[in-house]
Amino acid sequence: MSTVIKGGTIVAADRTYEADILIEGEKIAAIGDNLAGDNTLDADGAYIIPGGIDPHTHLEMPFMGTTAAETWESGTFAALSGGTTTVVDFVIPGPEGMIAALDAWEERAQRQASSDYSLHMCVNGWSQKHFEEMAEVVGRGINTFKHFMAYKGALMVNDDEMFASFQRCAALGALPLVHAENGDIIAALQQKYLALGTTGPEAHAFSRPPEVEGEATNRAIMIADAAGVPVYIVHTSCEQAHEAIRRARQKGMRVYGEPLIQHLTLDESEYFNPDWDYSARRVMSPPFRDKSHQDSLWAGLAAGSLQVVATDHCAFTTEQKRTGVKDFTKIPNGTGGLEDRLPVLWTKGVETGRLTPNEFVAVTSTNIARILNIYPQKGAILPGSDADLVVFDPKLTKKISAASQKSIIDYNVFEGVEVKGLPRYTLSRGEVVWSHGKNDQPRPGRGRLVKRPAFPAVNKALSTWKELVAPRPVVRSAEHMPIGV
Ligand code: DUC
Ligand code: ZN
Ligand code: ZN
Ligand code: ZN
Repeated sequence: MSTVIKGGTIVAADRTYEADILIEGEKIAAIGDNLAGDNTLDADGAYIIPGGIDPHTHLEMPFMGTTAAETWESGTFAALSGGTTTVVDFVIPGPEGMIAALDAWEERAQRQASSDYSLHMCVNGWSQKHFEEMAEVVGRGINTFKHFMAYKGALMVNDDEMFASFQRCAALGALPLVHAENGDIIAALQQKYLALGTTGPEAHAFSRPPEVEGEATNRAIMIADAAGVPVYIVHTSCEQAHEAIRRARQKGMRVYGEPLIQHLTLDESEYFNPDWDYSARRVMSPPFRDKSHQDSLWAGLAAGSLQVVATDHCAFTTEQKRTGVKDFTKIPNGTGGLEDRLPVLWTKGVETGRLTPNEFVAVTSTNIARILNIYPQKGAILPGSDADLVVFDPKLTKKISAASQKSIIDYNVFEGVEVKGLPRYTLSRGEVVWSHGKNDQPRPGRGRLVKRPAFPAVNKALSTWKELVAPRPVVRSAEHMPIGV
């Protein structure tokens, strides 16, 4: 069975051109003029872009005493409806370790997912067991390990643990990811604001200023350099963190930064709303920043010092948020955005002239496919690539509303935002799984695990410190030794 998409303009990360796309089975078979197939899909003048890849989700994540309400079933269907065809979720090991957690994540995903998916593994301590399990995890198609520098007493790792894990990543050909916020300073500031009687969601922002993110980002980058490994900083939200990434890249280090669509478009005034629920629903870490930080992130995407736009989709209901009604430190951290990432980025980025359509494709799909080593299976419109395609119509509009969203939570942080630019069709491996205006339904079990091989030979940082790692013999004659010892 083959399909030809006709009448569209292909927008890739590197160019824009008009051509037909022939799909055979799950793959793109040919791109050219006057192609023929069993079926025709009329793009009707719209753009055709590679399916979005959201590299940062937390579906059904056990966290802060509860579990994220978005399920694999609802979350992956929400993704497809917004033009995202692959999500990458974080496996959080419990006391039984990485492999047991990975089994549980794979089981949930395999049973429920409508979209394709891949997984990152979290490292939340260090031991011989961590050392050994990391190799097994890489063998199962995971080439990324996440480290939390925040959440003291829970997920946080210390510098010695991070250094050990980063070195292990270097040896295995894996990429370390970092949630970069200084967990010790945050814990101290949280206590300070609680003691002052500032218990509302605004104190969440006060307790996590940009400095804690800038400090941790610098530290993570230096630890990565000492370990001789590239590093990927998740949810880069402020100029201080962006500056550290820029500087490291200019030095020649492979350091990547990932702003979220939320940080690009929502600011810290969200925490000062008179309605407690409104502000608590927007509590996530790092918190939203003021407009100067937003400008820095947009500039980084245009200039290439930041590479990826993600969501950190970690959706809790209002009821779950209310656990923290007397104490902001107990508000489960997380916001949604999985189905809104592409339309909001197009509207606020491309429509405003901040990003070109090609840059839009780069930061929503192609760049992360390359970073995660799944390019050109994903993230590309090329013969042989998976036919994960979005017929993206820049004329379609809607007003974002929880009432019509696919996400199962009871609100949307983008409520009321008017977007221009929406998927008309989303294709996953050659099949139309979402059509604008039709009553498509989730297809649990259709999604497939995307395995990501290790990256041989790219894990070279440029530190001069590394040249000193191999011990050099120093011969000291007795004349130069202390006397009498
Ligand atoms: N930040 C959040 O807001 N939620 C999940 C984890 C994280 O780091
Ligand atoms: Zn995080
Ligand atoms: Zn996250
Ligand atoms: Zn001497």
